[in-house]
Amino acid sequence: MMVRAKSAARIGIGGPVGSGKTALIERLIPVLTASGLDLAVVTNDLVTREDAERIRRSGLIDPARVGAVEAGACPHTVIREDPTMNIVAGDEMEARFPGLQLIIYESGGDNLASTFSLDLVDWWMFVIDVAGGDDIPRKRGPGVLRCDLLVVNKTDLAPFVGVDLDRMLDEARNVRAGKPVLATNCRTGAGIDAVAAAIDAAVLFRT
Ligand SMILES: Nc1nc2c(ncn2[C@@H]2O[C@H](COP(=O)(O)OP(=O)(O)OP(=O)(O)O)[C@@H](O)[C@H]2O)c(=O)[nH]1
Ligand SMILES: [Mg+2]
Repeated sequence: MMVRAKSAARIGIGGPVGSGKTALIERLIPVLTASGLDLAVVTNDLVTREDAERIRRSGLIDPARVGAVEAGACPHTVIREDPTMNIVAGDEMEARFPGLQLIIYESGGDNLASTFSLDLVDWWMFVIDVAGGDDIPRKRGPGVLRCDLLVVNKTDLAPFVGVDLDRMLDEARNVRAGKPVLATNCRTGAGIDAVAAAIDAAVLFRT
């Protein structure tokens, strides 16, 4: 795990369209900020700045600390193949806010093959959701297998979509061979503290 001595740690959040990546960021911001962390967010969308504008409007963070990259193509091209635009957006944040400790990158919603380049981030998580189906972990997509932390979101929806949450989590842990899996409900905030603690432990060494 790389920690930049003088610059901000960079983490990625990827996952399928609508799994709750932005919702997770909105939940994480107050928890991480309360722990004294100096942070910024860079969102990626296809041809808009929707997610950045949503976070700027949220009142959770200084809008100047939210950057946007328009991928213009499949989201993974700018988080994996050529992350230059995202690296530059992060560098701009660091120049604007000396003392910045953490930059959170949200990938545009993508498919199960989506992964982050380690040229861009030090650590990344992949967010899937219960409503996407309990067979998603079994499909062993690279995003699910390779991420540093797998987040299974929308646990509140399990009873409505016929998903056995415990089994889904067990299968996720099995295919990941011991790498961490956490469950969240971004509606209520359940599970968010554990995700924040994992970020702390992984890239900030503060826990
Ligand atoms: N019931 C429930 N809904 C959720 C939860 N998390 C997010 N949502 C809803 O799911 C929808 C998609 O959430 P987003 O946070 O926009 O998802 P995203 O992954 O950022 O979406 P893209 O960036 O478009 O790929 C929204 O309507 C959220 O309110 C959750 O834990 N439970
Ligand atoms: Mg989003």
